Amino acid sequence: MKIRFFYFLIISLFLIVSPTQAEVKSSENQKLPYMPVITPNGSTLPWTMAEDGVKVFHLTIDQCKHEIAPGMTINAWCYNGQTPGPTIEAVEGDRVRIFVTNKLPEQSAVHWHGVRLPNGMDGVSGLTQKAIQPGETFKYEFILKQHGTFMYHSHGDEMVQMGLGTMGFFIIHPKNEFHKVDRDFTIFLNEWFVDPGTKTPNPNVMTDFNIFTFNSRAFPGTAPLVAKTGDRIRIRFGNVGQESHPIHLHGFNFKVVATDGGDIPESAQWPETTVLVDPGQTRTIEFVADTPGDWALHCHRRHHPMNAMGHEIPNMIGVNQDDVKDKVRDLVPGYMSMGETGMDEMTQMNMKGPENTLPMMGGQGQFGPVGMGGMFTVLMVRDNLKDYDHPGDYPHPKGTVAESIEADKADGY
Ligand SMILES: [Cu+2]
Repeated sequence: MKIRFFYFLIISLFLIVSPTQAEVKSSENQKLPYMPVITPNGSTLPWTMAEDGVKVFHLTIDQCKHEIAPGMTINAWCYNGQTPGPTIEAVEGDRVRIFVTNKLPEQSAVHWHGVRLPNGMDGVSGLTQKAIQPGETFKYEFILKQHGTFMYHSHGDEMVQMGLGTMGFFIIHPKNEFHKVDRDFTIFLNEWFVDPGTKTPNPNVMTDFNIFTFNSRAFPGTAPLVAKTGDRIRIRFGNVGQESHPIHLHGFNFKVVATDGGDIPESAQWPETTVLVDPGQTRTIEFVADTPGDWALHCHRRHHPMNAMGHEIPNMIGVNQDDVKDKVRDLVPGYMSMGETGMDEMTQMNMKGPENTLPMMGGQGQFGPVGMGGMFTVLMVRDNLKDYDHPGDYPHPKGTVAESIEADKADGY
């Protein structure tokens, strides 16, 4: 009798502590052994742990509607309805199984850029695998042998598929985190050509792009990066586009600590304020956000922090056009000439362009319109933050803002 009770107790205890079918390990209910990255305006791909200890991910490549910024939505090609696709996160040593379903009207394949894996998992249609036909699902499976910032993207009809948005980050965290940061951001750089008034990016365009994006969003549609004063910040940039982008950060100097080829030894890092990210590269920067404020982060190519401009307009700077404008408007409805005193007046005019087109520059700062668009966002650093929600305008300490003074005072001190 006593022995029977003992067995009953053991079996009951086993039933209580053993996981039920519903309690599958997943990225949702697991305490993660790493600090997840933040994909501004984007998301992270959830995973589940299969019984054989493999991390399982699902990607579907499909057409989607994507908002570049309020007022402009495009017909994009996406992973899981998003461009960039959701960020894949895993840990060095993980075995990953990634199911890819193709819902595009044409074949595709996914390449895991920078990831060291068996040749047949490399995702080059025709060369290393059969292409994934419309309606088919393929399984990719490999062990992660390294850590760092990598990417995934279509391989096959790249001009169209990547030109319409099929790209995403693949972050592999180190098995033993050797230096921690407080904020870890990922930003995909891309450029598009969307004829003003239309919705589908034209992938045939080779050089003269008109929409420039961080995570497929143009300012003022870009989410700010929020940090506490003293936070150590990591920003990972990726580019599989057609253009190189020199990304500049105001207010700080940083070090480029890694590429998609691996970590850069500390002795080989040097201070920078701009990092050039070429097509087919990732670049990871780190710095300590020790100065509070609203700090611009933008591409330094002059046309890239701008939106939807026509590039063929005549140069009218310094030319008085008052008599001409109305006459041209009779011939070309909605005609907009280049500004006589420069283009900055565009930020004030709020002129109505063709439908589904962003103004060249937009966004409102606490001192007025921000003469920027495109690849532009703000690093918001604040003392005493309770959370990382949008903290509102920076409260400048008295006497620390450049201001207008009377001309005669400019001669003195
Ligand atoms: Cu750029």
